[in-house]
Amino acid sequence: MTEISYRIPQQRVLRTALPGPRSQELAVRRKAAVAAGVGSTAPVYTADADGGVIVDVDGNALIDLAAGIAVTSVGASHPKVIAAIKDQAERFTHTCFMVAPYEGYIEVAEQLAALTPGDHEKRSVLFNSGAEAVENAIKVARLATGRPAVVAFDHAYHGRTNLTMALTAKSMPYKQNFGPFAPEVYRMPMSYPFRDGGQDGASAAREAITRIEKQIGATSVAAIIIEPIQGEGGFIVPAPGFLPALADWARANGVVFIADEVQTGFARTGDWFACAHEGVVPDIITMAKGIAGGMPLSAITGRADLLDAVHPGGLGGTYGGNPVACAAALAAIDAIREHDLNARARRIGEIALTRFRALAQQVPAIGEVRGRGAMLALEFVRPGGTEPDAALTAAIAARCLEQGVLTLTCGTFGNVIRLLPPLVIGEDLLNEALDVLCTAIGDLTA
Ligand code: PLZ
Repeated sequence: MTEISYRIPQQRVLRTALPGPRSQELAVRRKAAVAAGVGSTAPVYTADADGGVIVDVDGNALIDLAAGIAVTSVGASHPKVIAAIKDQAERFTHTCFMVAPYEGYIEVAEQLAALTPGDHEKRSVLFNSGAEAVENAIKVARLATGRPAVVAFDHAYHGRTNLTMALTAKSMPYKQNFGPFAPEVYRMPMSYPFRDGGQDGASAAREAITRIEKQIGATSVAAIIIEPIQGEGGFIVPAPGFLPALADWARANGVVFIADEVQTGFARTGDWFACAHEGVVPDIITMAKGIAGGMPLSAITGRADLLDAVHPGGLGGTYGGNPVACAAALAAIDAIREHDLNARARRIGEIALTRFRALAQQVPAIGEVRGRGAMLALEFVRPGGTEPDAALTAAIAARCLEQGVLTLTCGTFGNVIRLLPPLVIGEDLLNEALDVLCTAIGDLTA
């Protein structure tokens, strides 16, 4: 593990109340030019970002516990990533891999074959966004199996395009009034220990499998798609045994098991991929976010027989596997190895979970503390039960932001604070952010 050096000071600085005057000016321009349907968590506008810090246009420096939704795991301006982008951009920014192919795409595919679970023969395709990767994983599964149905789960998030909206569980804000949705998507119950009475993984899986068999019929199912730890749905960690039982059933029934690791992948949970934690080997993995140090790139990697079943020309897209994004991905993967960010993710988890568990002893509104590695969550409830408390959650996040700590909320019930810090964040800065968060929780629940 090498030491990490930062380009900008790793300090929280509050020069103005947030948002400051320059951010307020930008907010006015934004309102007149940007569609209202696009939201932003922070009211401030970014001027610079590095390591665990985002500097805004008024010179305030926020501690970043969001990493652009689990994207900038190596930081928002890692020197290796910057150098790779510059070098590639000076040679060519685009030729289209479907027109005049290049080595970077192949190198990324080689890396993905090596990094993803399983030592079977694999193939990859590169795209631009997580949703696009998910769409293509489903296309491959349907073509290869000749079957129509796709199984997704309660609390799932898979994207905002038409098919991925159908796969996503939560209506508001993702789906409401955006239908009709793609057909042949079936939703099954998820293992959610805090809300299913602590049902064990095997029996939760049996329940889902029975429903699949009775309501769809195994021979109609092309794929099961699942996030090994659900992201937007609430950082839900299924009970041990749930994922392996689903994967085993899929294998026995000719169903393609797709792990959506768009949020969990690339060292976020302390392993290259979260499904490795239980030794699950997916047939296809979808990846994006942390793959390329902030550049838009996504991928599917899976069994060669499945991916090679598709006719030539059946998969692609103008920008998929853009050469600058591929160069950034190779540099980001190199940086993850260099700094052993898997170990850092585990360390972040130890630090935060220890503090959260101690706090939960004193704060009955903390219903559950959960997560793995640097994918961490606090679920807030009305004391004494499991009734979600979204208002408290929003108030805590707002208090943190006022104090210069950027967190995200999530969950079907909007009652989860999640932490996704850049994995390169320093321990002192992390602890300072946790001080702010724990104080906010204490104050707002006193
Ligand atoms: N699959 C598991 O987490 C993206 C979306 C935020 P895209 N999650 C953040 C928002 O409100 O849009 C995500 C994910 C999982 C797929 C996706 C989709 O990835 O790159 O946003 O398309």
